[in-house]
Amino acid sequence: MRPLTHTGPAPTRRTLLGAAGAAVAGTAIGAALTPATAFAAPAPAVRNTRPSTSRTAEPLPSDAAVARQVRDEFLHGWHGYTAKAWGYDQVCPVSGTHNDFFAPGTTFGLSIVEALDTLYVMGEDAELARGCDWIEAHFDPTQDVDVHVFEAIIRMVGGLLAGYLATGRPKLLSLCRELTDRLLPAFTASPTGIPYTYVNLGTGAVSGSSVPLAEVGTNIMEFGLLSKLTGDSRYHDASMRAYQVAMGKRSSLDLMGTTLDAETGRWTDPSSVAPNPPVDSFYEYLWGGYALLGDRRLLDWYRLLTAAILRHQADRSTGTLWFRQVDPTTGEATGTAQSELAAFYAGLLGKGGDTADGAAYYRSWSAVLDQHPVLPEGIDYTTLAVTDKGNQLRPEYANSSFDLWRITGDASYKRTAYQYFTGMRDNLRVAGGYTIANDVTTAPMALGDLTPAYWFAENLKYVYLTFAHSPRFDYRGGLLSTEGKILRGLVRGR
Ligand code: DMJ
Repeated sequence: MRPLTHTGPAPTRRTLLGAAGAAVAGTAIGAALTPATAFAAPAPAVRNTRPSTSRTAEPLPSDAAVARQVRDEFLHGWHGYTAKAWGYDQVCPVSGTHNDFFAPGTTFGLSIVEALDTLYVMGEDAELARGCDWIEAHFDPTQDVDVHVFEAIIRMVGGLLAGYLATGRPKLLSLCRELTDRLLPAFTASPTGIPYTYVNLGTGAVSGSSVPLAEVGTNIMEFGLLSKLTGDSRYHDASMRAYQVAMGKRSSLDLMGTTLDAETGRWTDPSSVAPNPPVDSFYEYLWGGYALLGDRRLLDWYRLLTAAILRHQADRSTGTLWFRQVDPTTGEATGTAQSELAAFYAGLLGKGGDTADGAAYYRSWSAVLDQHPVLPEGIDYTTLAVTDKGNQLRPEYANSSFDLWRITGDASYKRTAYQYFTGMRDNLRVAGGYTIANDVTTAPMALGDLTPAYWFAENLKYVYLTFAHSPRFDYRGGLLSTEGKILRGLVRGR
């Protein structure tokens, strides 16, 4: 099983509910910190009987003690990978086997690439050096393989950039540039500028013309930074062109659809499903791109689209805040599905200055976490009934805990972040690391057999940084990508 972010057929309701594929999420920084500065039959909401240690009113352990626990659990997962899957993309920690993420028989050592800056902020310098050595010797961006462009950008371009920023090792940047040059045909061969979904790294052949919105827009942070670091504007320009074309397709209500045809520029699915996948990080990168690059166009677009989402999609009828699916031209409701992947949106709203709405959406997800030790992949928000019982070791809730804690300083986000951590530790830890779950509504939980590579980039990084007071991270100015890569704010020499 490959829990990709947006890979697979054009988004269906199944994708929206985050079945084995779909994903979301990200990070940046709060308004106060700006730069210038689907559908299976619903299962009953069964309460799992293993309570999280942090649900009680007991005081939390000290910040230092929690940070140690979190680092130890990260290393448990990491050593599971290094022992059984070193040099392969992902470990299957129950069977002790491994798999390839992009295509069978092709490895990029993905978990290593994804882990670099997490190892750095946690002070695991020997493991970081070992990972960089492997990449410099074995990472091959010229392989004759079709890669998913969006996944390659957020995971590998972002991972190599963050690894470069953490270590200063120039080969990481040159590998990043070579990889990105080989991804660029997805943009430049497109008659509209909307990137194709796949490109062959060896031949430059492109394919996949029905493109989910997130795949159109989730590249400005990585490409903008690469342009800055190399002085080559091609990456930034390709990204901005795609954003500009997509923005021109918004409805009269300023709502965006779900999939665009890269060759005609027309919507192939016009329904408005934000902030769920597969559109989620399109919005995240409007904010993040502005925060990282200072381009006011991105901020203006973010504000325009966010206002429309809050006006037409926010549903407060249950007394909490959720986001319905709507017809983009009439605003008429068409669905009440909510993917776990959308939980990132609480933090994004906070970063964009809509802190009260961000906090309200976070509380909505916290209520789901109070019913299940780890979040299910999908729910119907009108009843909180579980529509997808799996858990793909997702980071989105912890991402928002981290964002909202940074923005508000409110200690309640630490408590819920710790609840997220202990729920994962107490239910998804196996001898060989950490694994996905097939059913979070059973006790004990029915487990799968995979540590998704993003787990090394995201989940425990967010929780660790929340408690660690790390001298290696600039808490005020730090900016993270949708894949948890620290693209600004890594502090060297400490
Ligand atoms: C990660 O690949 C990224 O966070 C992405 O933006 C969507 N979500 C997955 C993990 O759930």
